[in-house]
Parts: sequence; C-alpha cells; structure tokens
Amino acid sequence: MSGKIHISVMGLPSSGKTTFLAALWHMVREGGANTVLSFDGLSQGNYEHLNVLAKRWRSGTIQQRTQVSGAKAVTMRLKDADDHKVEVSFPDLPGEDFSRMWERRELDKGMLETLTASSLVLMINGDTIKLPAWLVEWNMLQSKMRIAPSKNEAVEWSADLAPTQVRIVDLLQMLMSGELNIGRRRLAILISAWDKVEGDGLTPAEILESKLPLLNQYLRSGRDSWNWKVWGLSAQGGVYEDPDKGESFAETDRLRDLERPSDRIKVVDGGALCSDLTKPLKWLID
Ligand SMILES: Nc1nc2c(ncn2[C@@H]2O[C@H](COP(=O)(O)OP(=O)(O)OP(=O)(O)O)[C@@H](O)[C@H]2O)c(=O)[nH]1
Ligand SMILES: [Mg+2]
Repeated sequence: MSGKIHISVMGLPSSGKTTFLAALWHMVREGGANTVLSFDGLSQGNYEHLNVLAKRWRSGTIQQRTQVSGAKAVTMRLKDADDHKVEVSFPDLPGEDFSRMWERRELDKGMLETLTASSLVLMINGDTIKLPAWLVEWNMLQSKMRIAPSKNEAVEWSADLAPTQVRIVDLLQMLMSGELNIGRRRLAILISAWDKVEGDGLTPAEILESKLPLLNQYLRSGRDSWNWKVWGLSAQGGVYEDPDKGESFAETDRLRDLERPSDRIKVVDGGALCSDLTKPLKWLID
C-alpha cells in the first residue's frame, strides 16, 4: 500500500457514515490509541469539517444529517506499522444522494469519482434495517389496503416502501455495470449501531444472513466480482443525544465517563471484538 487511495463511504440516509468519519478522526488523533493505521501528520486541506464532527462525537451528540450542499471531501494521511504511508480521502456524502440514484436510476455526474473508487465502505444501520417484504411490508400493505377508498384500488408503489436490502443490492449492481464497472474491487460492509443488535448474540455474517438474505445471496453467488467482508461497528458505543429534542440519557453519560473516548468504539470481526476502527480500512487498502 502506498500513495493516494480513494475510499468511498456509501450508505442510505442515516446509515452512520458521518458518525463513522467523526469517530475515525477522533481515534487517529487521540494520544496513545493503538490502531493498525495511525495519523501521519497533516496534509494541506481543510480539517475544520472533521474537527467539528469529532468534537460533536466526543460530546455524545448525534451528527447532523449531511445536507446536499454540505457534502465535503475529507482527506487523512495515515500510515501502518511498517511506515507505509497512505493518503485516504472520503467524501462525506448525504445518504439522499444514494437514495436518489436508486429511485431515479440515474447517475449524478458529480458522484462519478466517489462511485468509481477502488475501495468502498458500505454502511448499513443495523438498528433500522427494513426487513424483507414477506415479513413486514406485506402486513403494512395489507393494512394500507384496508383503509384504501376502494378494495380494488392498488396501493401506489413508492420508493420508501422498498426494503433496505433491495435498494442496496440494486446500488451494488449499478456499481458493477456500465461506466461504473471498474472490475474487481473491495467492499467493506459495516453493520453500524452494533450496540443495538449485539443483544441478538449473532455475528455480523449471521445478521447479514438472517436480516439481509437477498444481499447475502447476491454477494455469495459471486455474480458480480466483489471482494467483500462484513464487520459489526458501534462507532458511538450506544445512544447519543439529540440536543434539538432536549435528550439526556444515562447511557450517554456512561459513555462520556469512559477514560478514553475511543473505548466507546466496538468493531466486531466474526467472534472477535476490538475498538480499532481502522482495521476495516487496513483490509481495504492492503
Ligand atoms: N446506537 C447507535 N446509533 C448510532 C451509531 N452510529 C450512528 N448512529 C445513529 O444513526 C443515526 C445516523 O447517523 P449519521 O452518522 O448521521 O448517518 P449518515 O449516514 O451520515 O446520514 P446522512 O447524512 O443523512 O446520509 C444517528 O441518529 C446516529 O446517532 C452507533 O454506533 N450506535
Ligand atoms: Mg451524514
């Protein structure tokens, strides 16, 4: 690994992209943090955005939704234990961009660079996975049909009725066709808000299998040549507060009381647990 590597962080709205960047920036800057990739000095560029995100993260405050106009590319210079240096850039994009791409089946030219990165992080919020149609949407459609004016009137299809995994598989297929198809590439799937799903006692691969079976099958079939791996990620360690709602949680207090803020972070790889958020990135660029 060397030189400049472009990593794109993708994910539907509220999948945890900005929180991930905030925790990552905090972690590589924290004194004494033991990570496989570490901070290698500032390069030119604007760290203001990252600093604001990391400050919010430390204070236990949820990140603001990324606005279309607020999308910013952030660049970090990192190095591994053998002193291999790498400059990683991540655009902090609003999830709306990915939703729109899926809903309208058209490509925003401005996103071309992001979507042709050789290494991708895909965030899926484990706490808000919309289950497959046969489990949830079917019931919802049924109850909607009952309140529809006429029994025969079909429920109008709308994009937000679609299950999470349907959107994601479609996005991944788009990334492997036409001008976006740059051949085999790496995909780190991070199931975020892991603190909300760990109680199920499942590994990340088992969550993928049970809650996102279509995505699991798509990846395992090898139809498209992804080199992929899945992790569980709790970038906050628990719930954070939304000051606009005047929230204040004992759980957030407990997180703030930890000696080092980076102790809040949990990264789950199979049955192994650590707090090194740079591990999936190291895997991506190796
Ligand atoms: N419990 C818990 N919630 C989390 C965690 N990480 C993110 N969240 C929550 O998930 C929500 C969305 O997080 P963001 O990082 O803003 O998501 P995003 O993908 O940047 O969203 P957009 O900017 O709208 O695309 C917030 O309410 C976070 O508090 C976590 O580790 N644990
Ligand atoms: Mg965001």
